[in-house]
Amino acid sequence: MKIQNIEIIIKIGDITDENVDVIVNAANNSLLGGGGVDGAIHKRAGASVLEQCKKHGGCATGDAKITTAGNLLCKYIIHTVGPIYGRHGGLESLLLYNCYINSLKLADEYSLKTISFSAISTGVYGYPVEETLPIIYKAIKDFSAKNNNIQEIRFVLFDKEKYKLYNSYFNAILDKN
Ligand code: AR6
Repeated sequence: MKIQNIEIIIKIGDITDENVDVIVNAANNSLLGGGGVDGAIHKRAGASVLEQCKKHGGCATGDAKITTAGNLLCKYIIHTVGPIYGRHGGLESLLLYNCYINSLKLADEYSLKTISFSAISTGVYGYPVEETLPIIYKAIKDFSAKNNNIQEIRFVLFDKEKYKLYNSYFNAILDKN
């Protein structure tokens, strides 16, 4: 499937195994690591990534910061901070949109071609996956009008349920367009 010239791939897997230019971490405002995908990434990437995160001095919700990838196969990690569902007075969807578009813009600025996203905010932060999908789609569509370098976007889902939801949403919406 494609959105403009960008290939969209949806897969089940562990994002720390991804051999792409950049993976996107679902971090928290401190950027100092945590549980979930953030914990898995820091554990395998190693201390050099934590050091770079410390130098960034945190990250606002919806923003994105980049580091190299330490021991991982990918070249870079983009750390973005998703909204906590129901905790931002109705701004949750905008903040999640910002996570995706800011991550894509940052990857593009670094001339990166392939990017793998985790399902930001859909774990501990409680955002229902179904509600995230139109937001993700809009961010990619808006970004694609200004894209220079990104050729492939992957969504790496940890479980079959989320994988199925992504697949049916993107198949349906991309068929219509
Ligand atoms: N590869 C791919 N996806 C994963 C992996 C993995 N190795 N591990 C978990 N997931 P979460 P959030 C999925 O909770 O909701 C952290 O403590 C998981 O199944 O990691 O944005 C941070 O430090 C879910 O679908 O991120 C923050 O404090 C998705 O990744 C907070 O959690 C995101 O779940 C951020 O919460």
